[in-house]
Amino acid sequence: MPAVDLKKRYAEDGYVIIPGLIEGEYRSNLESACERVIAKTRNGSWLHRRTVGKQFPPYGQDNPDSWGIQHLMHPDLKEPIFVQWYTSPKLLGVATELLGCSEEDLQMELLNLLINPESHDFALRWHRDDIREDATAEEELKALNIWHYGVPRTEAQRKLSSGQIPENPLDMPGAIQITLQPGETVFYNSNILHCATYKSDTRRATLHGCMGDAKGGASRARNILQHGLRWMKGEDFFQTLPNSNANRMLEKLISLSDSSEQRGAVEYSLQN
Ligand SMILES: O=C(O)CCC(=O)C(=O)O
Repeated sequence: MPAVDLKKRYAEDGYVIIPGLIEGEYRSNLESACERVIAKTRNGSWLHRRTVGKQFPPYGQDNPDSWGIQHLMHPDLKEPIFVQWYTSPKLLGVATELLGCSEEDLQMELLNLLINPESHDFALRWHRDDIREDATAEEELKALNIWHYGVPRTEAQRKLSSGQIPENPLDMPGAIQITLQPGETVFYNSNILHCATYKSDTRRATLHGCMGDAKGGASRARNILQHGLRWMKGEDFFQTLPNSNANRMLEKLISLSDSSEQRGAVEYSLQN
């Protein structure tokens, strides 16, 4: 899709699907790495995970089953392909196009893997990543303006997104269901109202990450830092970075984290 259409679709719909972004050997290497980290999570040797029963951070360890794997770029996982992909020219090219910023402005943030739990079905309720469900229409509009996208919920939408797990997500007025084919990538504004399901009998492995325009300053801090990113400040992680883009992106994250630490404790965006 030409860049101008890409941007228009993203601006109008809040998301855009791009086929073929991960191709060939890259894709098979990522798939093998995903298999290894899924195995480590399921056998209990990787504890940074999204735990069944918890919707948002802190995820805790209350249930042995998982619906996601956190911190894929963590050096202890020893899977450098993830940071290589996250900072690859192809991915950064689309990100800069959609965010309307240059590579110099990009900030390193999160990369995780969303998987099917082994023995429990799980669903994420309707939510916006950094706007609470109980925000008033006025608060919602104010927050959406910071994120440059979206309109407050209608009364009917509000009723179906006030913290409950949806029986049928498509009951939500205006809802659409997106099905991605293997190898397709969806870019979405994480403050559109969205939800998801994780069926134990259906294999799922979705690389799921975000990056930001550092010019957004502290507005991204809570949403990102609530996941616990101290490890990204360590020398071991720095040593895994594959290129100068990655170094620069990490510097942006560290400065966000440092200035946020000076302001006080990190809060959570949403309640479990
Ligand atoms: O499962 C998905 O694709 C969406 C995940 C999600 O909504 C989230 O992590 O906030």
